[in-house]
Amino acid sequence: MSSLFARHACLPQGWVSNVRLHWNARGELIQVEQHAQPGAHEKQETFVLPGMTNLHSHAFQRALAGMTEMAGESKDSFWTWRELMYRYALHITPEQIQAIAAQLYSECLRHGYTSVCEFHYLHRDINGRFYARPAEMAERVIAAASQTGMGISMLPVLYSYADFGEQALRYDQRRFSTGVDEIMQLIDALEAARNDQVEIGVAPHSLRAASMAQIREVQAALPAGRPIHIHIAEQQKEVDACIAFSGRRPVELLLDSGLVDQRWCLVHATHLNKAEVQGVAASGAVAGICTTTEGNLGDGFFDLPDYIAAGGRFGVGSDSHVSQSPVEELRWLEYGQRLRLQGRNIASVAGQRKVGDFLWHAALQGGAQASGRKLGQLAVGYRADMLVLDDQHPNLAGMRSEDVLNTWIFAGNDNLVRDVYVGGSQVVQDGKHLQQPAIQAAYGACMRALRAL
Ligand code: NGQ
Ligand code: ZN
Repeated sequence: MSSLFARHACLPQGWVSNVRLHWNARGELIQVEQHAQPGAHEKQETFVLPGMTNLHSHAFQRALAGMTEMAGESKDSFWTWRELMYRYALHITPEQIQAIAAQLYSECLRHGYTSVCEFHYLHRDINGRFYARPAEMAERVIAAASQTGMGISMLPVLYSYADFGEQALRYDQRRFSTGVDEIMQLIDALEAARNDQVEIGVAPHSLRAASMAQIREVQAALPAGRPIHIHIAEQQKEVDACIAFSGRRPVELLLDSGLVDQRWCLVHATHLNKAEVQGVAASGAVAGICTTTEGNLGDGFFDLPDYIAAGGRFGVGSDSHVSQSPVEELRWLEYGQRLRLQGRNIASVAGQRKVGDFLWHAALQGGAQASGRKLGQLAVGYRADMLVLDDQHPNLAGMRSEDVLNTWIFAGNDNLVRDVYVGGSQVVQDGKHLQQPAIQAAYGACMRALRAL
């Protein structure tokens, strides 16, 4: 199969009726024909839209979703959560990270993500030594992506220090430890994995874990056009520590370096002052908002209205994977702002007043840019990453296409994604991933072993 007839296709300009989508053997769209007639034997679907990029993932953290929701003796925070997360991170083997990532990616695909940016820092073995193949853990995650059909931008993480001022890593951070040369060697080792479904970029973990000099060096060494992601200003404590260290706020410090451009994705960017909001928007970088994890960890609210007004680009990610649904990320992105501002319909602009449509299209574009791949629109030259919604679901019965995104994003909890194609290959049918039984069995075995520890 290399074409699909859509009664309604969500194109960059909005919904268009009677569209034939035609792709080549490499999974790239070669024709998007409007005013088309369905062919005699052609597959016909009602609502077809581009799949979403999940622009921020730590795949292994899927294994601890739900396991960190018990109050400790003293006040819990992002930092106490991180202690628990580190404990899990210490045990995971290469086989296990593959099983966890495959389960995660199959779930993400079922909910409408067709590509992921993997912020990968579990590099070394349990004793803090590199594996015989230093890129083994990253290769396992890429293997999980190809096993499930997920497109991936693998971002090996530069992780050298425990905090601002080049403080030595803690013992329980030993699996993450990398310097500039090591990270460039890892990236080199992964070059052979690049293909239509796989891109390789880099991610300095944060201004806490990488120095500005290192970041500069890595950016200069990275091939042109590759994505660069960083966690930034996710917690007030990080902002305070950055000011104490440098006299400047984290985003201010990063923008002043002159490094940030369209290749960059600033993940979280939660604690920004007005000038920083303007600065990030003007840089052309993407803000990577991870609403459900930010909510789970108590990070704070992104300043969405000011950022949108400044023309800022953004996308969404599921980060720690307490959710695997782009709908939930976008819904709570908007709801967080409504609660914060006591208003309604925040994420919109003069040219697009439908909140669901604005959010979906903005996150498609931002996610695509952050991935460094040709994604995010049903247009010639882009990947044939497509979602088919369940037109038999009561929520979509008799629905006009222009109301589909608002209904999908804001009404109910059923997953309306019925079928999913990535690079033209079908990976989800009738709401099930085609390899679901095998993936789930491997994940189950992995989790039984991890939970027995
Ligand atoms: C991470 N996660 O790298 O997994 C981070 C927390 C840190 C999120 N910010 C750890 N969600 O910042 O050191
Ligand atoms: Zn993260």
